[in-house]
Amino acid sequence: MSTSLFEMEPPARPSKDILGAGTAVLAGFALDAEEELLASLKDVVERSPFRNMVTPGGFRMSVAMSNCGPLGWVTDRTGYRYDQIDPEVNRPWPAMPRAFRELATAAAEEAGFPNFVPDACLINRYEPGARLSLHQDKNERDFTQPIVSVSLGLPATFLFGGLERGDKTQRIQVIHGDVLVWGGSARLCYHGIAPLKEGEYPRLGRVRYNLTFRNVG
Ligand code: MD3
Ligand code: FE
Repeated sequence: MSTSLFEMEPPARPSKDILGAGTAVLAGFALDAEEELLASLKDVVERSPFRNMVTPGGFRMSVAMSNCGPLGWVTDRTGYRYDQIDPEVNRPWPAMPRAFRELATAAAEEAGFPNFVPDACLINRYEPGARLSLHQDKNERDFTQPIVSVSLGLPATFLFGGLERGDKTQRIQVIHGDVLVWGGSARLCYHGIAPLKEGEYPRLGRVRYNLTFRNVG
């Protein structure tokens, strides 16, 4: 039992609520499931390989993507959408692996969102130099549903802004095993990923993966 308030130390890395209501940084939350997550990731991308999609404006994205679960996020010259079919292979996206789904639900619950059932998992692959410019996630129907983001491999700098594109951004470092939950008033905030720094992660190589879980209805 602690004897005095003054003996209580802050955690080495903040674990919750640093970005405001409805958001949580769960440092290392994915580490216990690491082996299953990496094995499941391999299975998924064997069936729906990573590809660099094209934006409606005609730019090839530097981040390579795949999806699993009933719905997958896609972009092409006609716009952004969630689709049941992987347009590269003309088949439904691979099923969402149990380890993915269970981690997402547990992280959401930890952040105060019980009963989160993801129906979409976007898998982003960053190589050094790849970036995701500042954007809002607005293709989902229900903004009361949180978004769960799992970081694997090389570290990255997350840019977290406000409700307007020009708002000041905070920089948040995320490393292998970190899980971030975005909900509540943060759900429509601008965000992005700074260009990935050169590096090599044991077992995975020169790469960062991010799993983004959503309920898109
Ligand atoms: C903050 N991906 O795919 S999700 C994306 O690291 C995307 O690849 C990030 O942004 C990545 O759209 C991680 C992080 C995220 C998602 C939704 C948010 C952050 C958010 C909604 C509001 C505020
Ligand atoms: Fe996003």
